[in-house]
Amino acid sequence: MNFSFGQRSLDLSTPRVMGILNVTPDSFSDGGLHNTPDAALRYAEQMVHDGAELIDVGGESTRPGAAVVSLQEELDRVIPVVERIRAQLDIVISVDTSSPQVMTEAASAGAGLINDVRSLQRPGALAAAVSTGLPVCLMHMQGEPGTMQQNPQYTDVVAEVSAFLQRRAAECEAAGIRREQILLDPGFGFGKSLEHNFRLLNQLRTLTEAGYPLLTGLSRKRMIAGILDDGVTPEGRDPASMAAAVICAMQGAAIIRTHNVSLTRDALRVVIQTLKENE
Ligand code: 9MG
Repeated sequence: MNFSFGQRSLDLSTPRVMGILNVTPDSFSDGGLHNTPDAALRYAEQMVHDGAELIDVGGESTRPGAAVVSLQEELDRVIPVVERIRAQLDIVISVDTSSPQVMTEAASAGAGLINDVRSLQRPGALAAAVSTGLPVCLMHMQGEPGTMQQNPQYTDVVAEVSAFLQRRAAECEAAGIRREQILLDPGFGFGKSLEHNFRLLNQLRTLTEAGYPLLTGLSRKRMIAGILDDGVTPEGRDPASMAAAVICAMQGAAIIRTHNVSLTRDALRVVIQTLKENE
């Protein structure tokens, strides 16, 4: 199943690795490490070497309590990095943003995917995404990043996340994004308790039934730390994050968003080899 990301395409019938490139001073795992275009490019090169086929560039942290970033600041962080990577690497560049202006400028700079944790619901975002012609990742989130973890409530988290994603996909299609340009994402950790997250992980395959490829991101998240020993470092969460990535890929996830690209690549090799037995 070939999925087109602007000038590049990937066969999503086997799971692919998306490396995380935060160009923010305050992300929980790698804040401040890659905030010049040169440093970001070097890290992107390393991730490509390690097996990433997509790089997700984000200029605003979505962790609870993160600082609000002005539009100009987000543009200044993200656009030079997209340009620099585009000039040097043959890779799908995803831009993690909810801002219409960032979507538009990132598309001109060479991005191949819009990854919006707010599912294009900010004023002007859907129209901007449509006019770029790029594919989009629509993610489920209950609430807003600042407060989403305070008391998330669902009657049936899997049914509600699934219904939201399908409704949003239909709205995006009605606005002009083609069905073949849509990825869906349950939004692990975005307005969900530990129990909600693990119920979604347990029943992830249900979300593939709508027919859209799934992107999942659990890497180093609080749902992983929450079942490990106290005080585990972000890197110390990687082995458990790999277990979660394998559970996602075995249930049909097409793209795994991760901090540790080489470990994820190896874990997915096990999945790919195992799934070959079904062919
Ligand atoms: C930006 N971002 C942080 N976590 C994410 C996740 O789980 N999925 C997607 N699509 N984006 C994410």
